[in-house]
Amino acid sequence: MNTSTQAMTPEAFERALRAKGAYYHIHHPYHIAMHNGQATREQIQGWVANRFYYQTSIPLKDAAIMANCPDPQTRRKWVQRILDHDGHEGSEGGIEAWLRLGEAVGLTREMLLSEKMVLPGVRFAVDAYVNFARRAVWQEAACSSLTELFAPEIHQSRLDSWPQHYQWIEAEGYGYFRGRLGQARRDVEHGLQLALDYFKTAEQQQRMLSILQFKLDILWSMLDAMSMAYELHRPPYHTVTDQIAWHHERLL
Ligand code: AHQ
Repeated sequence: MNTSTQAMTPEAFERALRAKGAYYHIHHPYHIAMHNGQATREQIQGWVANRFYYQTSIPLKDAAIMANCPDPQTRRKWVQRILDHDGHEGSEGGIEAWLRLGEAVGLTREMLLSEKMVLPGVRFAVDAYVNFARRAVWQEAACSSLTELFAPEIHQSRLDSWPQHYQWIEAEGYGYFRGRLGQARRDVEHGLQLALDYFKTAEQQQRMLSILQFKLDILWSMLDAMSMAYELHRPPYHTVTDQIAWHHERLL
């Protein structure tokens, strides 16, 4: 029985964190359409180009956490996340793999790198994540990555469904998702331990659940912005121009 003043046991707290999976973006209509083979080429391309902004922001988020973390043992582990994305001796890294996914769906590296297709709603949601990491206590910022509790399932679901639904996507583009299966699991092992060690009181545990919901909201809102643009055909300023008019520079 968990009264609002009594802290949950670590097991109950972990169950409460995992229960948040009900709100994961695997349940978003945009993701469901992509999974079911109902997404158009433009909707897949839009998703890849917009998610590239999320991917390239992750190392900035993780570097912000490291900058706020005084513990060398934690930093030794956390730095791996930056290397996973930026690459290191012997591995090209996730950002390079995402650029390959971009080419596999018919976009160019230049188009992804220009960030011209990054919708304002996606940019604002991702920037909220990076700015949270810059200013929150490092344990709260670190544990906001725990949406990765649910990430292996979503990466696997793409590997299971996209190749059969989207014959036009070149197979080497799927390398990113395969790489994340193991990386996400290793991230979660560390992130979950941090959460169980740090969030001890009932108030702290409720705050962590809110932080996780904040991150779930970020992921959901990104797909909402893509739905407006690529499903409802109402990208920003569509009543004014059929050109890309929104800003695409990193201002924050
Ligand atoms: O490709 C993803 C990734 O590199 C990360 C890092 C991690 C974080 O630090 O917040 N979260 C995350 C996620 C990635 N992919 C998302 C997807 O749906 O493909 C899932 C996302 C996450 O669950 O946070």
